[in-house]
This record gives sequence, C-alpha cells and structure tokens, in this order.
Amino acid sequence: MYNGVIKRYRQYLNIEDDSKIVTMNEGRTLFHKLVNLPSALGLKNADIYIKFEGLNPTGSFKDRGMTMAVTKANEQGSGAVICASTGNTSASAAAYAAVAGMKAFVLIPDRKIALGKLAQAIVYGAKVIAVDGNFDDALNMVIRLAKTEPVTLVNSVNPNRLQGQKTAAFEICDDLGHAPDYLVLPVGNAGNISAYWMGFKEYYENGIISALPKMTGFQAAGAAPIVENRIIENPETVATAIRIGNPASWDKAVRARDESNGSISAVTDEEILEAQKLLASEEGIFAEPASCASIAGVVKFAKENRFEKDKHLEIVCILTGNGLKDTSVIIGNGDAEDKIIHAKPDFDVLSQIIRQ
Ligand code: AN7
Repeated sequence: MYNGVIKRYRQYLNIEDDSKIVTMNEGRTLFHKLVNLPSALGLKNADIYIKFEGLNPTGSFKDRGMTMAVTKANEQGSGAVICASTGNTSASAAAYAAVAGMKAFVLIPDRKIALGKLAQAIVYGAKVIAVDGNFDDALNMVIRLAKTEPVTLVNSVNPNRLQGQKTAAFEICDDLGHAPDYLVLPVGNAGNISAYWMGFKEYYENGIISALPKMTGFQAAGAAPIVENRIIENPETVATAIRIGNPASWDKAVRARDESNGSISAVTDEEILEAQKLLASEEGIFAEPASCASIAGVVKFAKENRFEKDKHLEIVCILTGNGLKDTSVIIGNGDAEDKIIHAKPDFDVLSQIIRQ
C-alpha cells in the first residue's frame, strides 16, 4: 500500500528511524499529458503535462511539506503549530495538526482568502485569526511569535517544508524517466520553486537524471516582486493564494531561476482567469487561479514564440491547488445568472433549448 511521500522518498529525507510519521498519504498526484491544449496553442512539437497537486488530501501541494513539518514538530515534542497563510498552508497545517493531535493557529489576511480554504481551516479545528493586514504582515508576526511562544512555525521558512515539497520533483522524474525541458509553476512566497529545484538537483547529483529543467515561474502582475526586483507593499491579484509582496524564499528562487537558465515572469489577472477557463473547457481540469498562472505562462510563452520549435519539448505545468476551493471567481457571490438557463421541467421547453 502507498503510504505518503516520506515513506516513498525516505532516503532523501532526514527522518529518525523511530519517528512517528504524520501522513495522510499525500503525493503520487495525477500526472497527465494534456490532450487538446498543445494544438490549441500551436505547439505542434511539444507535450504539455500537468501535475495536479490540487488532488492532495487537503487540495493543494502544501501537504507534501506539511507531512514533513508536522512529523518533525511532533518528533520534537511540540504541542502546537502556527502559520501565516493565503489559505492553502492554513488548510494543510490545520489538517495535519488534527492528525497529530496538535493545536493549530493560523493567521490569514482578513477577507482575502478563498472561502473554501477558510472553511477547511475551521472544520479541521484550527484557531483562525484574521488579521487586518496582508500575508507579508502575518508572516512577520508568526516568525516573531514562534521565537517566544510554545508553537512550531510551519511556513516554508521551516526547512522541513521544502524537504517535503521537493518530492514532487522526484515523482515527475520517476514518471517521465527523466526531467522535463520546462518546469512551469506559480510563484508566491517562492518556497515551491526552490523546493522543486532542490529535488531536481538531488536526482541529478545522484545520477538518476542526466539533464535539468528550466525553472519557469510566473507571478501575478499585481504581486510580482521578483519580476520587478522590489518589494510590493500592497500586492493585489485575483489569485489570492499568491498575493504576496515580499517572498520569504526570494533569494532561493532567483538562484533556481539563474542556475537552471530559466525565468520568472508576470501574467495578468485577465490572463490567469482566461487560462483557468481554457484548462477547464479544453481539458476538464479545474484548478484554482494561482495554479493557472502556470498555464497562463505557457499560453503567453507560446504566443511570444519563446519555446524552441526545432526540437520536441516536454513542458510540465504544476497545478498547485484545486479549483473547488475558490468557486467565487467563477460564480461570483452565488450568482451565476448569465451562465444558467432557468426553465420549467417541461419536455417541450427543454427540447427546444437542446435544439437551439
Ligand atoms: C495554490 O497558503 O503561500 O511560491 O500561505 O496556495 O511556494 O509560496 C500559498 C501559496 C501557488 C505559491 N499556488 O507557492 C499559503 C501560500 C497555490 C498556493 C502558491 C501558493 P509558493
């Protein structure tokens, strides 16, 4: 039976032999070659794969890092975890803390996280603290609190988080048999891009893969500190998960970009939402807006002829979170009137609609 990322990749992780592993059998997520998108984008010589991290137990990639962070916190006898979050980290921390029998304190920017994520933190039993500020303010607070209070910080500044998250790079290489040409993903606090790069490099150094991917990150245009090379004081984007103005792993992400000969660019909210619809309507996959920054990025690169045409390319897009967490971007506040036909359950009326 599959038992989660720590058991599968234990030789690459620093785990005590007698450690009690806190897992929800995360990982081994859907890896799938897209059917319609490459030709729709005019990329005849490319395969585009998605890794749907939104199919992890709490609906995002955060579960890979959280199994490590909470296992380690538990190993060290901690009774509580704390994090700042744009939503997914809080959901994941709350769930893993519940499994470990620990308390969870989560600080979120008030009214700026998707409701599905808020519902998760509440139902898993975390103490939810909505702060009058953005993610960056909340992160500064929890870093300070964890220094003096009896709580373990489980944001990605905790190195165990990146250790767990690097397992996604291993899975991609194990599935493909090598690394892809491009690894495309959204960038917020920049932990994930740093973790993937660490994972690819470890496989390379161990001789499991013989080439490395170009790390290709995308930030939302209103929250693109790495692209603009400056702290963004008031980041804004519809992709609330990546509404971050001063990423904790900024330097690591820049190193991943430069060492891999990759890039970090911006996509607009409009491009993100268009990509979300495109992915759903062409491929039947519903990912949250932040995740679709990766698809928007591929669309943008295709339009700008940034992909090599003279060789067969493998492009892997990471879909970091599940679309079901954030339905309001599709249906507003419960109001999807222009998408719905209201009709009586009357055969003639309905057949008329079908024939139109
Ligand atoms: C869906 O949950 O920062 O660049 O507090 O939820 O590793 O930060 C979420 C980040 C991309 C960015 N996609 O990843 C949080 C949080 C989704 C996310 C990112 C996040 P990083």
